[in-house]
Amino acid sequence: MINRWRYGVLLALLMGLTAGCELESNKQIRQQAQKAAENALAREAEMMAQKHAAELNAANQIGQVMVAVMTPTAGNKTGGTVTFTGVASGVLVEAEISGLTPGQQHAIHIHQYGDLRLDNGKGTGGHYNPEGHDHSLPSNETRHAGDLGNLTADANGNASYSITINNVTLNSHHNPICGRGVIIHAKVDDGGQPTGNAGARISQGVIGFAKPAQ
Ligand SMILES: [Cu+2]
Repeated sequence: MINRWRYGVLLALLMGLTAGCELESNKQIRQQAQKAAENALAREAEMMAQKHAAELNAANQIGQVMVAVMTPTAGNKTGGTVTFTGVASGVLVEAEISGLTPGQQHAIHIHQYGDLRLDNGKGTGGHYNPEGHDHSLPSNETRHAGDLGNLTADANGNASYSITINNVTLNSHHNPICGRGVIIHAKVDDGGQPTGNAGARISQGVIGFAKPAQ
């Protein structure tokens, strides 16, 4: 809209200039204005193409599945799987986890890196936050892309958790999660800054392509 308005102003300027006796300096201004108008239109076309590509990619991920196999960090026993499935409204996250503290809530996040070489989970870096937001819980739309909230363990230390998120994609332009880390923490994510006061990293995994169901 702004680009069109700008184009209109430039066009009016051009017409004004060509109406009178054209000085050399006016010719230069006219050429500059023409160039600026062309650039503005090219930028607008590029933005529209990018938006279209992002929409196509988001649609193409429907039915695609990724998985993180969670393994305990040193001194812990928490493990299981977290699957990520492309659905019409975004990405469905489903966690099946065991070895948690019975009756307690545990933070679950997507972290920046899929690097499991450290046995304390810290190779995965900080929360995945490509948009530079403050940390929060999923009830708040503005948050880290990796803020998945909390698991709640039953009396046996098992948790099933599911949430659909629309601030990431599996493997396309908009905040792709493929190859990144998943961390489960010792404590609850209370939504506080900078990362929810969730304590130690008790289980880690990396998000990869899942073998299609047979
Ligand atoms: Cu975390």
